[in-house]
Amino acid sequence: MLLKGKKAVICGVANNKSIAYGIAKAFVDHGAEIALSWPGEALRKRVDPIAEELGAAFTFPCDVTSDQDLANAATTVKEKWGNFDILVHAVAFANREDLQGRCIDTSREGFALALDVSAYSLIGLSRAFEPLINKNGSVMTLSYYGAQKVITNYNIMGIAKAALEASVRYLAYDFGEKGIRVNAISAGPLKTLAASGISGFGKILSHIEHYTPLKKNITIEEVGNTALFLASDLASGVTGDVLFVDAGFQTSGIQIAVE
Ligand code: NAD
Ligand code: 0WE
Repeated sequence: MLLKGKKAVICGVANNKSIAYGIAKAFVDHGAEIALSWPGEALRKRVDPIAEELGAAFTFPCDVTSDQDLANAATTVKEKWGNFDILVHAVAFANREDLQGRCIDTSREGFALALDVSAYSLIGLSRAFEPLINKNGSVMTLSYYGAQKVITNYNIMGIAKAALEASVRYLAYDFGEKGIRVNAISAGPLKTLAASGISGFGKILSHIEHYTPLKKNITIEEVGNTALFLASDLASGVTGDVLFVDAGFQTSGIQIAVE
């Protein structure tokens, strides 16, 4: 029971395949109280039943592209809880046309949208909730290896994740004096809603099975367990960092079969 008495606000559950679901489940299993957000009425229909299943305290609207939603979300959480301990950001979006072909073809609008939803939103959410986050609190977000190296078709999302990982370091500095930690989990590929319809995703999953030390793809449970560590006091010395939950892929160079 690593999170007994702790309260967590979790943004980014869409269904029970979501990384945020794996994180929420791990938190609840370790005694945390949770609150879940949804970006619009269409997603509310999916999130509310999950909130019920997990015994969430409440759900609330939060489209991260809206300053009004961010402010209202903070008001709602303040009314319901007063304060909380853990903020999970598991939100990303780019136009589908920008996740294929050449990155050079990304429009100004496509760039702005991807960076707004996928990177700025961590800063916006952090600022909106700052007065409510307790000392020894933990803020975390989800990244991907495409932030650091080129992954075919990841394109503008790689640029957004690079901005997100840099934001983690600067936010860690801002929050440091309050004893609040900020980190990213860089997860290996997972078959979530955000991965559906990505051309070549199956090839990416099979590449990982062949070319990682662990010879397997990771699960949302494994991401949940690392999130649990980051949320807990076990990680009291860890901030501004990117932790890889990727079966070791990030550590691998060239691998050649030996006879
Ligand atoms: P998902 O589709 O389950 O979750 C993405 C979430 O983003 C959804 O809940 C969606 O409602 C939310 N969202 C999109 N636009 C929003 C907006 N304007 N306001 C509020 N919420 C919005 O997919 P996922 O794979 O669980 O993605 C969660 C995070 O994990 C993302 O940051 C993603 O980049 C990251 N990630 C995913 C993988 C993967 O392979 N699936 C790997 C590494 C990192
Ligand atoms: O971060 C992600 C996915 C983010 C994402 C996915 C979509 C699909 C639907 C953002 N925006 C959208 N917009 C849509 O319209 N991942 C880490 C998963 C992912 O996405 C890829 C990958 C991997 C891995 C895209 C291309 C190549 C690899």
